[in-house]
Amino acid sequence: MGQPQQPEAGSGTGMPGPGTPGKPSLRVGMVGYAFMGAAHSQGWRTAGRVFDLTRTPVLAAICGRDATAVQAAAERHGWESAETDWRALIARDDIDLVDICTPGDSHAEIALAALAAGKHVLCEKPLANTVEEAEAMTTAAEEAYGRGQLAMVGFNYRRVPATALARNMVAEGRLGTLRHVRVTYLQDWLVDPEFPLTWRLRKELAGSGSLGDLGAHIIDLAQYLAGEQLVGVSALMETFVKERPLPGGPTSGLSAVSANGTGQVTVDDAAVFTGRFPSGALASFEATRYATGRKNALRIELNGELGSIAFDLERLNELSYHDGREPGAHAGFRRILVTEPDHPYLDAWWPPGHGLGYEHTFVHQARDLVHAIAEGRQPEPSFADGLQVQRVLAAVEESAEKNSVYTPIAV
Ligand code: SOE
Repeated sequence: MGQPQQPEAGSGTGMPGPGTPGKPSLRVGMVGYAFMGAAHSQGWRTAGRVFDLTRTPVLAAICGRDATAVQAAAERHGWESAETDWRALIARDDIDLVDICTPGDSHAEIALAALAAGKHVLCEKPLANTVEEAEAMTTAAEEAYGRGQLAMVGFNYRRVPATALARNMVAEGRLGTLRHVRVTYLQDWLVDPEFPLTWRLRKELAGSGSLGDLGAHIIDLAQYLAGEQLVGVSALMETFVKERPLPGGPTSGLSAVSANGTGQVTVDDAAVFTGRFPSGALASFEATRYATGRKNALRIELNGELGSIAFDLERLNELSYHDGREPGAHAGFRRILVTEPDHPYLDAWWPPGHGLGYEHTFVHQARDLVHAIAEGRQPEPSFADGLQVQRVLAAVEESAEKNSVYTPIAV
């Protein structure tokens, strides 16, 4: 990839940002205003107030199809204006960056159009619904990089201070040769069979179920922390509840509506798989929405020749570390409270011990992307990283279809 140039003034860039006299702004247009839209709004709104950024994010426009709902979202989350057509948003000269927070079926179309229109792009995970879409997006992002535009995928769990610290500790060699990566992402919001058939349960909209939604996060996090990429997987997947009530009743527009007013669940409810890293380390993964009592339990443990690290999203200000070189008599896992100013991201936040939460990952994501744009360097995770995760997802599905046959990851 060529060296990106600084974004040119004229397309809305280079203007002083409101509230930060003298600093150029980065005018954001966001598509989508549900859960992820709210989370990203929080990130854009806060990043420039907490971190010393060379460009100030401005919440320029939010976009959604329902005019009343999107206007309400604009007011609630602090956006300057609202649009009801993403094409109109992308056509605007005063938008520098398009942030895609829609279901996966529209990621590719919006990202390709935004890149073609000269915008930087942030796209929610998983990058796309298929490998083919992700390939097209990656090619377009690499071409756009040569024109000074940057594109990033929103794997926000890389931006928890404790996971960023874990990455640094693995990279410093504190674990030595890696043997095991054990990772689970457990939720329980589908346990009730009467929970309606929302978009996340329809393949044509979501691409896959727990696999793409939760599995994509843990594949990315495992590879990021390990510092290497999976070469093959063996998988099992299951859809436990195959039909669910329609959210809008029998008239919801779905093709697969049965006589009793339910619709077919066309994605997986759970995915369990093992994987191999090129170093020889073995990995295990579990992604489910049926782990009764588990709300957002992402846990990862890495065991190496010299030590181990463990992280639990439900205790996200902590990292467990065992140094295997300590004398056995007093060795053991110890808790690092990741709230010190010399921990990742924390020099800008509260005094030690005061702690951060889920929403701060989106503030850090916005901060990292703004820094990358200001410096004209490729942010991580790139679209190429998102494509590689998409290939792992595809290999998991292929393996599960063949009843867990070991399936190499395409490169
Ligand atoms: C699913 O329940 C979900 O909202 C994911 O889509 C998000 O990516 C994850 O951060 C929380 O859970």
